[in-house]
Amino acid sequence: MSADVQGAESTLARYAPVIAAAIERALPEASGPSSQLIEAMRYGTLGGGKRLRPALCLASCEAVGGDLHRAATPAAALELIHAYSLVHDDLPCMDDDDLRRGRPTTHRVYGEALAVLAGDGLLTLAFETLAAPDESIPAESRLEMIRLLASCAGARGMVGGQSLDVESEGEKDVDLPTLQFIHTRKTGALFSAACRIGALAGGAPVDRVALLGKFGEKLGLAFQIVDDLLDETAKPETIGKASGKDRARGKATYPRILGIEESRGRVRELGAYAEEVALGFGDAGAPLASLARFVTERTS
Ligand code: GRG
Repeated sequence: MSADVQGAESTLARYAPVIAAAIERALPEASGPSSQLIEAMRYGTLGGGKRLRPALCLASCEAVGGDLHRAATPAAALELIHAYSLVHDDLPCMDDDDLRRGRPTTHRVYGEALAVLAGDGLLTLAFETLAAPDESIPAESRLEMIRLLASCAGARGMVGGQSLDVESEGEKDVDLPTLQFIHTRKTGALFSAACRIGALAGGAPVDRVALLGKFGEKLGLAFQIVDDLLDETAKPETIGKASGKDRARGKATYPRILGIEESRGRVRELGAYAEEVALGFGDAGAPLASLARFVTERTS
């Protein structure tokens, strides 16, 4: 393992308890009349995951000189949105997956109807969490965070990217701009929101928030190209399983359009841009730079 990736691991280890505690505060206890639904929401959120989006939120807050604890609640809201997207993405009407993070998917455990509702519950809980009174963040900033999260997660962001991805499945002539458009929204939008929200929590001025938004969007795109590359180079026995899944479906991917080497080149370019932006924040940007390297160098 390279020293760079170890750097990301120590960043993630430092952030993990802060993120876990904020998620735990946000999720209700599974008791009372809706206990099955809440159990399904907890199942879809807890028990694994890299917590990358909340980590980017905390690292962006630190990059602009803020105390990471100020970004903890918004970071939890981001993870709730991410968890909802995975629960819905795994449904039979979407990717129809049996496994997520090495465990049966939420609909496999709780049934399809409850999984749809658990996703809905997580999505709305994210906004309830962000809107709750919080003395450490001015109401005006929280309102801006809510607006940002809604637009990045919604039809002009993640959901819009996912719908285009679904529409283009099986199409042979998906071109690079279309693929770029899909991934910038499907994955890049939430990464961008994570960084901008973290910067807002840290009290950054508008230009720093915008710069970190661009950083997040490009890093999200790099994340997705790496995902495509891991999918494309998956061992034959894994095709149709967690990795090799998109290849089995004949989906348009970066390696299919650009080739493996050119795709790796794009990841290097996006990674270099992200690292330059992060290191532009000086020592305070080091955790963010380590996360950028983690995203571009990951092998699973
Ligand atoms: C409304 C039915 C309905 C569906 C919407 C919006 C949506 C479904 C899906 C978004 C698709 C999505 C999850 C895209 C991101 C792709 C991706 C590679 C996710 C995995 O992220 P990681 O690796 O996951 O960060 P962990 O498990 O580490 O949290």
